Amino acid sequence: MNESSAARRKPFRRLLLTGAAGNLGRQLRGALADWADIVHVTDIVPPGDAAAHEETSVVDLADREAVMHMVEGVDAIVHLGGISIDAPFDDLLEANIRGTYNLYEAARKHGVKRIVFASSNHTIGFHPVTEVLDADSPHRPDSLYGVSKCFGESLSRYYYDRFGIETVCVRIGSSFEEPKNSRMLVTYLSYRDFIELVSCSLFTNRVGHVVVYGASDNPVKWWDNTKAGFLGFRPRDSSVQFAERFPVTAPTAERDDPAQRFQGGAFVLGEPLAHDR
Ligand code: NAI
Ligand code: 15L
Repeated sequence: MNESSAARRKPFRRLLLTGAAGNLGRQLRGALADWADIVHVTDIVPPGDAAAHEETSVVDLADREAVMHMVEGVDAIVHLGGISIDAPFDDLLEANIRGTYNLYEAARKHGVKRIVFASSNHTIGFHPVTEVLDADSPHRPDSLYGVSKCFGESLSRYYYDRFGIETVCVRIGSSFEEPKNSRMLVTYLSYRDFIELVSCSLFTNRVGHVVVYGASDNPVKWWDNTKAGFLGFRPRDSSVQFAERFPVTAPTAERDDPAQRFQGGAFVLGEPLAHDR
């Protein structure tokens, strides 16, 4: 092989993207084209037409056999699939707990080396907004959804310690087109920075098991990524351009409102949801 064809070679032969039909999955799909010869994009709902480098599937992560089959031959996984808000426990159990377990077990059986796990700031949402957290701050989930993401972080820790499967747990803040309220001025992660963070998570040599917070370079910071500095993530965007939409109000009795006091915002006010409500 000559030098130019070697230079053209993509870093991965086969990548798997779960949650491909979702908000962030749709953003990431384009970037993955340069990263792997084949990208298998999957979701519980149809992820749309396959591009030339893509394979698609409709798979429920809770279906162990289907997940086992889907992971065969994969080099690395970006795991975005699952329920992304608070939900009844039984739904979270299937999609986020059983689904994540099925994926890690399939990864172990098929020798997958690395997983990027979409965790959430709701693993630590009951920490007050006055604290700056880092990777070693204790879990304080603010919802059963947050608890389901804590499970994913613990499961991935176990699969690293016991089986050597590397995971970057990305505690995503609020990754949308734009911040939607004043809290998101702190938690905002632009789509561009999200893609960069996934790139750092996939391409850094030897990550072990690490927690990194997913926020852009926003003026107010609740999260310190020093311990994940070796990933080389340098956010390029900031919520500052949206600040005037959400004027800062003087600290008054509104601080008594738990949704203002804790990092998880309104999630801290939820109650366990039931199917029959
Ligand atoms: P989303 O809800 O738009 O996408 C999640 C996707 O997972 C959906 O397309 C859904 O159909 C799929 N899914 C749900 N249950 C499934 C199952 N049982 N089997 C297979 N697929 C299933 O969420 P978004 O915004 O794209 O987030 C992606 C990931 O990042 C989620 O895991 C979410 O919890 C996490 N995250 C996102 C944040 C954000 O601000 N966008 C913040 C923190 C975490
Ligand atoms: C999340 O974990 C959710 O997936 C997303 O929909 C937002 O609610 C985000 O956190 C947030 O905290 O803004």
